[in-house]
Amino acid sequence: MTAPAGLRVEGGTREALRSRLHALGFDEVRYAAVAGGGSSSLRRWLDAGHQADMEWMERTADQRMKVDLVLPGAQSVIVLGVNYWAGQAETSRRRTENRPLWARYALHEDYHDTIKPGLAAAGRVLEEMCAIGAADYRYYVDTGPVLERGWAARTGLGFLGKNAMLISKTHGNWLFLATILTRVEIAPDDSLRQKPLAPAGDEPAGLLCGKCTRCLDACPTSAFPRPGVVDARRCISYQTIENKGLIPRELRAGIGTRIYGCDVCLEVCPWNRFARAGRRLLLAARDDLGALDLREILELTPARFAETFRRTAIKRLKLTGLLRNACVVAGNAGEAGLLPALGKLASHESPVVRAHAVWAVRQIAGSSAAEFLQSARARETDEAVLAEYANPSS
Ligand code: B12
Ligand code: SF4
Ligand code: SF4
Repeated sequence: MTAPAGLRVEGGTREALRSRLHALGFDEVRYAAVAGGGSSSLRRWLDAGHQADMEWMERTADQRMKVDLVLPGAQSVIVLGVNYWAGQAETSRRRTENRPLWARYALHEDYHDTIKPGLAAAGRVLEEMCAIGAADYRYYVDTGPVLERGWAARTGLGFLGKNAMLISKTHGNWLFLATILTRVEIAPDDSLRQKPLAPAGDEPAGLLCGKCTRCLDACPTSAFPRPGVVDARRCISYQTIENKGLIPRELRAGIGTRIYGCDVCLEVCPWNRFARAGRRLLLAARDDLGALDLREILELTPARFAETFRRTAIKRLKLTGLLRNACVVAGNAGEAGLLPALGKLASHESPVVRAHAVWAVRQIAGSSAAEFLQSARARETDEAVLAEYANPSS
């Protein structure tokens, strides 16, 4: 089924649609026209290899650059924002407690799962108000082949910062983005860019950053080859979430106590001072995760992992990924009290965990590590783990 020819949503109907989607829990509801919304910078990013081993970015690149390939006949993109800022209390807790740091977004039930029912409800509102069928729109949050930040910037919801984030004047850096592509023509909101809009192409990065470079300077692993562009290979978020293998040795120190994801380039941004705590109607807080201490994590069993991280995004990392990250955090924390737990992990069934446990023990125990790891080393046959034992620099 296709949308009735010539249907254009504007004026009062357009605002009524916005109010109804806002009432469903979306903190921002903005509209962009598909016409003139191409992108070329994704191709440059891929050609430079910045996607690391996220081959799905390459595989879906054409769709990401051209909405028509995702929904033929699409006329508009509805961009939705969900504020996940938990407020100042969470910031104070983070500063005072000596615990592993989780990206703020991860301290919720998996947002993909909690936002999707809101998107399904939004679709039903569209069907009712615009007299269309389910085939006339498609919705996505994060995992769809859509350049969510580019479209959000195009609607004027915010601007693309030098940290590559979509930054909102009212929510700072703390917005999840979702999109609905539809065949309905909705009168677009304006971009923040000087009008008239160029007919095609990308929104500029850093439009409202001025001379500020805080995010670029603060990145612990120098992941910005230039303002507005992240090289995932060097990004802690990629290394601790997407990478399933070994974390490059030269990046481990920069990870510090970040056990899952990274918010450094978001946290330092002065635009956050305007952010208010979100309504979080489409989110479910999991503050208990932030209270886990490092030893508890290093000693997780498969059953305890499944129970603790059920319904969170972290379950996709699996226990081995989390133990790997915890070993890096432990090596950086340097606490001798963690050695017994790390010693056990040096004999873990996963070579990835073993390699990082060996690294952590060597960071903490220095010259006594060889003795401490003697029996684990005698049994070791995996080349990558043996390389960790042999590495002179750790
Ligand atoms: C791959 C990915 C990653 C990778 C690569 C990050 C990157 N900078 O590209 C990794 C794993 C490193 C990552 C990390 C994070 N991510 Co991420 N990630 C994505 C994903 C799936 C695709 C991003 C992408 O296409 N990157 C390629 C680059 C070239 O594209 P881009 O960043 O969108 O920007 C370009 C285009 O938008 C284009 N463009 C400009 N103007 C226009 C105009 C139009 C009309 C169009 C079409 C395009 C366009 O030019 C821009 C610059 O080159 C999106 C979800 C999605 N479907 O979009 C989430 C997403 C970008 N991530 C998100 C988050 C929250 C994070 C983290 C904060 C998580 C964390 N705490 O650890 C970090 C932040 C790192 C950072 N500073 O970017 C949010 C960002 C929300 C926001 N307010 O910006 C998103 C949108 C997920 C979501 N649904 O909320 N992420
Ligand atoms: S998320 Fe962290 S590692 Fe990645 S670019 Fe931002 S500050 Fe750097
Ligand atoms: S920290 Fe400064 S340079 Fe970076 S995005 Fe925010 S305003 Fe822009």
